[in-house]
Amino acid sequence: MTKNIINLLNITSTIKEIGVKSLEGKRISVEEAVLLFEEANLSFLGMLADAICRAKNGTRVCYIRNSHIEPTNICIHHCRFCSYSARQTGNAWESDHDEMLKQVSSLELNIRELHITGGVHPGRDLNYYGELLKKIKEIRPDIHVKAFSAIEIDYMIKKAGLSYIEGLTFLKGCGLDAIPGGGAEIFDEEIRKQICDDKTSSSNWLLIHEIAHNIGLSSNATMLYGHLETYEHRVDHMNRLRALQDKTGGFNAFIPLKFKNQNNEFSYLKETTIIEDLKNFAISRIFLDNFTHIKSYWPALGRNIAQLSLSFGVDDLDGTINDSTKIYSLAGAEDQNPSMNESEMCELITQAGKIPYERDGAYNEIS
Ligand code: V47
Ligand code: SF4
Repeated sequence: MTKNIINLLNITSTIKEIGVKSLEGKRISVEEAVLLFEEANLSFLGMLADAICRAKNGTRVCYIRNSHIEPTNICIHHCRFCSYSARQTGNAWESDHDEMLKQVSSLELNIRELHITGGVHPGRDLNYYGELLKKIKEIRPDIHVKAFSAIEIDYMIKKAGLSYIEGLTFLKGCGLDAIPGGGAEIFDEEIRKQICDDKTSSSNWLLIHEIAHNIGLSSNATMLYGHLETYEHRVDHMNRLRALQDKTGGFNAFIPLKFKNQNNEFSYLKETTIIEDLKNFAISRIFLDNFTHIKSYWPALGRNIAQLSLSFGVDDLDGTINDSTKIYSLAGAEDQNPSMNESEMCELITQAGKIPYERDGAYNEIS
C-alpha cells in the first residue's frame, strides 16, 4: 500500500529505491541519507518516517512528567552557540545542595524523572555531585535521575584522577540512573573546533556513553544542528551514534536540537526553517534504524513544531518541565517559562492523530 503511494509521488527512481529499502526494514547508507537531505521532498520523507515509526511504536506517543535542576551557569567552557553560561549572560549563579534539595522536596510525587545538567563549574567535583545524588535518592528513592552530560562527567572524573569506568561506577553507586544526551553537538572534528573548541572530544563523548551502557546506565544522544554544519556532518554524526547503538543498545532516544540564535556568538546565523526541522526529524528516524525513540524537546522547538514532528517520525515528547530550565529561554525559545500539564500534552498528541501514554524515566508505561 505505502509502496503504491510512493509510486504516485514525483520523485527520482533513486530516492524511490531508498524509500522502498527503508520500508522493507533495510539499513540505508551514509550516502543515501545525504541524498535524502539533498533531494527528497518533505511529504515523501514524512510518509516514510511515519510508516517506520508506526512499525516500531504503533500510533502511540509517550510523554513524561519531569523536572530539571540546573546547578549553575558558571562554566569553564566557551561554546560559541551558548546563551546560558555566566560568560554570556554576565550574570553568574550557583545553587548549593540545600537549594537543589528544596526543589526536589517540593516536587509532586507523580514527577517521575529529574534531569540535572548545567555549566562545568571549576569549583565542583565528583564528590560534590555524588553527595547530591545520594541526598536526592534519600528524599525521592523512586525518582529516575538522568544527570550530567558527558562534558560534565568528563571534567569531574578527570579532576578526581579516576578512569571513566571508575568514575561512572561511583556515580551509579550514588544513585545515577541515566545520562542525558547533551554535549554531543556535532561530532565532526573540524566543525567541533569551530563551535566548541575547548570541550571534550567527540571520541570521549562516545566513550563515556559506551562505558555507561556497559555498566548498566542508559543514555540519550543529541545532535545540535542548524549552525555551521553540512548535511554530511549531520549524517556522519548519526552514523557514529548508529555504530555505538549496534555495539551496546544503550541509547534510549535520539534528540535533534535546533540551534537557537539569540544572545550568543552565532546570533548572526539564521535559524533553520520548519521544513528543515521536519526533514531532519524524518531522516533521523529513517537512518537510525536501531533507535526505538526519536524525541521532540518542545521547550527548544516550540509547541507547534513539536506537534508537527509527531507526523515526521517522533514518538517521544519531553516533558511537563514545570518551568525548570533556562537553557532555551535564554537562547530565544518562544516559551520563556516552559511548562505543560498532562492534559495539554495529551491534547497536543491527540490532535496530531496519535495516542498519548505516560512513561517513566526507563521508558516503562505508567498504567
Ligand atoms: O549540549 C545549548 C544545546 C544541550 C543552545 O537527554 C543549544 O533527554 C540550541 O542536551 N541552541 C543541552 N541548542 C540540553 C540537552 C538535552 C535537552 C533535553 C533533553 C535531553 C535528554 C538533553 O543544549 C547542549 C547543546 O547542544 N544548546 N545552547 C542553543 N543556543
Ligand atoms: Fe558551558 Fe554547556 Fe554553555 Fe558549553 S553549552 S559553555 S559546556 S554551559
